[in-house]
Order: sequence, then structure tokens, then C-alpha cells
Amino acid sequence: MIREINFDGIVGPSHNYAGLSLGNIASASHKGDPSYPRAAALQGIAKMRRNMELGLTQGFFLPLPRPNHALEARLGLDETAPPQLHAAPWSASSMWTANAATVSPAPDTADGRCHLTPANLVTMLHRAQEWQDTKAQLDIAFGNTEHFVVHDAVPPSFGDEGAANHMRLCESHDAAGVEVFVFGRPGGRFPARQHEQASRAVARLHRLDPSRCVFIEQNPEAIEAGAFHNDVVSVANERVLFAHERAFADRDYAYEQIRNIFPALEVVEVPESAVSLEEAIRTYLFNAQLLTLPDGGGMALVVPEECRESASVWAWCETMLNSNGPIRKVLPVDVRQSMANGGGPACLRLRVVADPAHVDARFLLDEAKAERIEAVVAEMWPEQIDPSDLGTPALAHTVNEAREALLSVLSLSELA
Ligand code: SUG
Repeated sequence: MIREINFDGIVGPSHNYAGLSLGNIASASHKGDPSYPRAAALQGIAKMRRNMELGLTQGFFLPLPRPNHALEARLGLDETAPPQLHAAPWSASSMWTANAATVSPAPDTADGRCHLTPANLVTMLHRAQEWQDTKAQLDIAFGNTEHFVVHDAVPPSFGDEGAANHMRLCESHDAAGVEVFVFGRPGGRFPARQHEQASRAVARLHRLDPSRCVFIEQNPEAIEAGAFHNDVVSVANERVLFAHERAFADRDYAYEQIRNIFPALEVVEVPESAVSLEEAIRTYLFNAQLLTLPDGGGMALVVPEECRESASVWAWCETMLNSNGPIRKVLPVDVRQSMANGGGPACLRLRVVADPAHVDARFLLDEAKAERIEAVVAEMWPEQIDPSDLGTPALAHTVNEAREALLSVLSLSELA
């Protein structure tokens, strides 16, 4: 049966804070801090477990091979180079699988297959190295060509950041949807990472019905305030669009365009007067997983713990819960290690609407597998990485061995 499967990125053993993402305030402000890869990965697994306990289907993607020796060579880096220069080839940024690809489920596409296009992520060097290795995983996980098509990334002239700038509205996950692409206009203080032409190319590649696609401009003020991806200021699930009042360049026009195709649209909007754009970005209220609970339980919003600690955000959540709207639960999770690099609960997952029976089962999680992954992480993931460790042969060895051990317990050594 077609349903939503969340594929979380397992946090890689080289997870560190290098301040690599201009315009991502958390990344910049934690630059040079020690990181805790073991705790980071365990936090991510705990989140997956919680979602499985809600009765939801959970999948995962593996960390990519790091350090990336080919990129080090192209940058002319050897052991004598300063640690900061090693940061890009060592980055564990593939954990944020909302940027792995854009996904159009089978009910939306002309050929009735689910289409995936890996994001080229060209705006940031440390992320631009991801897509070929990501595609290698997608090719295996979604190798059933009767049901899936995995494309190449769009050309690098047009920055594409994947599902983080894409939303889907539908009556239910297995029904035909309206796909909403949110792009940024370049020229501001920070890079606009999603190019309109990349979004349009993805829509064509996925053979979407043009009359059921909407292209919306992100509010330049939101990008200036640190919303480097649309999923930092809005998220959609089924008929609900949960958004900050200042998420889109022209909010009324954005809602109107969607409503013209999808009259059932229900907007849950947070006004600036209740939660400022800055506070929404600081707490990542919108970088939440908006999930449909099984058995008619309504929707749950999985938010970062930081939301509970913010007086204005938590007050808004409590008022919203009392209002009898579509969102029935707010569930805080601790993903602080990822949050400190600008990655909340929604960044850590890629949504694929498909029949789990058609997915390579090695990428699907159950309790026994979660325990096996945890055991490898507890034994092999570095407890702490200091900035000066980047580029050292000792850490390269540890990181390599850790990933290989994980591939081995998951019978995925072909990704080595
Ligand atoms: O691309 N941070 C990531 C965070 C990605 C969040 N994803 C979504 N919003 N969907 C990024 O900016 C920081 C890495 C560093 O500084 O070490 C980083 O890449």
C-alpha cells in the first residue's frame, strides 16, 4: 500500500562544526565548537524510533564516504594543510536528507512511477560533493524500475536543494497531489540556494502535470533572516500548509495559486505578532515533521526541543492545540547536535510516498535493526571531534572503519 516513508540520514562519524554554510545562522555561530558524533547519531536514531512507535514507516540512508579523498586531491590538500581547509571533504552534511533529492510520488506523474532527482547542492562546496554518492544509494533503495525512476541531478548552473524547497498537498498521500516548488531570488545578503529554473527542470523531469504545479518565491526577508531553505519557514502535509506569515514573497498570491488547484487547502499560519520570524528560525518551529497519525488520529508536529524552551513558540503551540485544528499533537525531540548545524527534525528526513514492499528492504528500519545500528554507533563513532582533528590520519582511519562496520551489519557493503 502506498504510504509516506521517512528516510532519515544516519549522522556520519565525521560530524563536526566548521561554519561552512553562509546564511545558516546556527552553522556560523557554532563554528569551531567540539562536536559529538556518537551522541548526534544516537539522537537521530531515537527520533526514528519515536516515529516508528507512532505506527509510521521508517527508512534510513547511510552516511557518505568521508573524508572524500578525491575532493581533497582536487583542492590540493594533504596532511600539512590547516584543519579548516579539510572541513568540506570531511563534512557529514549528507545527514540532512531533506536535501538529498526531490521526490514526486507515482500518483502525481504521467508514467505512474515515483520519480526522484538528487539535488546538486551546488551553492555550498561541502554539499556539492554529495549527489553522486547519494544517487548510488537511491539507485539501490529504489532500484525497482517498475515503480521508481532515479534521475541525474540538474545541471550545476541552477542550484537545487531538493525536498527542502518542495511541498506536496493532497487529500491523502496516495491521491494525486499538487506540487509546490519554492525558489529564492538571488542578489540578497545571503545566497538563494534554490534556483527557479532548477525547480522547473525537476517538475519536467518528473513528468508532472503543469496545471498541478505551483512555483512560489520565498520571501527575501526570510532568507536574510537565516531561512536558507523554505523548510525553515513552512511545511506541508496532505491538505495542511503550516507556514510563517512571512514565509513567502507574496503570501496572498501564494495561497491563492495553491487554492485555485486545491480548494481543500487548510493554512495554519503563525503570525509575526505571535512568533517573530527570527524566533521561528532560532527554534526551527517550521522545520518540523508534520505527520499523519495512523487510524484517523489527526496530525502530529514533531518539533525540536528548542521550541518548548521558547516562551512565544510554546505559547503559540498550546493555543493551536486548544483550537481544534488539524494538528492534534506537538511532540518535541532532542536533535541538538544536528540543530547546532542548522538541521532540525525535518532536515533529517526525506519523505518518499511509495509502497514499502517496492523499496529495497535493507533501507527500512525495524526495532532489531535500530538496535544493531545503535550498537555500531556506540562502539565505533567518535565521542568527540575537535576542529584540530580534521585532516588527521588517525581520525580518517576511525571514521572509515566506523562507516564500514555500519555497512557490514546492514549488508550494504556494496556502498563501500
Ligand atoms: O546545508 N548545514 C546544512 C543544514 C541543512 C538543513 N537542511 C534543511 N533545512 N533541509 C546546510 O546548511 C553546516 C555544516 C557545517 O557548518 O559544518 C551545514 O551544512
